[in-house]
Amino acid sequence: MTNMITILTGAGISAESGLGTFRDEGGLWAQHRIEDVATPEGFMRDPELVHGFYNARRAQAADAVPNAAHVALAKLEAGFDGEVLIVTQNVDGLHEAAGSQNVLHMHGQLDSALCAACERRWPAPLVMQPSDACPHCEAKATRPDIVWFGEMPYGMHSIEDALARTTLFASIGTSGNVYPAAGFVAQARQLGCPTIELNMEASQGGSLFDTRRLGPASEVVPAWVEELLSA
Ligand code: BV8
Repeated sequence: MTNMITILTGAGISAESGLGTFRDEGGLWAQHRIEDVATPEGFMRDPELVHGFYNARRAQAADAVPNAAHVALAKLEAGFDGEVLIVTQNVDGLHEAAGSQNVLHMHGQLDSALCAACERRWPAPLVMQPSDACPHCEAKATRPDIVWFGEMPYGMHSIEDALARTTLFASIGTSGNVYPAAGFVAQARQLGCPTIELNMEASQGGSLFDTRRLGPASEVVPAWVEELLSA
């Protein structure tokens, strides 16, 4: 069995790059109701509000730079004797900007736009608005290419396949509140795969991890990667 590390990342890995998390003090869900900005119903009700929410985050993400944790994971992918897959809940592009290539955005991406009519995608402009027409079918049905609550996350078959093959499962910077991502650690455990959590504090499913490294991602992730690469 070839070595494979599957790494789930959440908003906490991008926090030190200046991008807000959701459930920390003053986080995104303290500023907006999830029902209003991260559900299909909210988008139907007020597309202007939802585009505004994602336009602001797209602009912020465009100015953000990868931090030492993103860089360390790219170094792991380049130097590890086996496969490294990052399954990220994040919609920013910081893993790719740091050099990671094997990245799966299960909740979508800010820099991608989707047509709800013809389901084609294209690079998102910095500012999207309800009056935009799809460049392919011209329908005024464009939306952020984001997985909202109640919608099926992307790449679930690939993720299930990865979890079945993985020899180490790591979770970095996520509170373990949102499913199905929060259930991956239980799946890995059932398959007898060692699990580790690297986070500022123990997450919801924290007790399910074999080991835990608590602290800022920019410190605990590079140290963990150094250990893996020198093992
Ligand atoms: C699905 C959009 C099924 C992108 C997001 C009732 C009705 C409907 C659904 C449900 C329901 N009950 C349960 C569900 C399922 C639901 C769910 O889980 N709800 C929860 C709230 C109970 N899930 C879904 O709806 C999912 N879809 O189930 O579909 C289905 C089946 C068949 C057919 C169709 C559908 C879809 C979930 C995706 C929703 N979209 N966001 C965006 O706007 O960004 S979720 C949102 O939360 C983000 O994607 C985010 O990534 C995700 C998780 O949050 P975290 O990343 O963990 O961030 P958080 O702030 O919570 O935590 C940060 C952590 O970092 C903390 O632990 C903190 O300590 C740590 N930290 C902070 N700073 C640092 C740090 N760590 C290290 N260093 C630091 N410096």
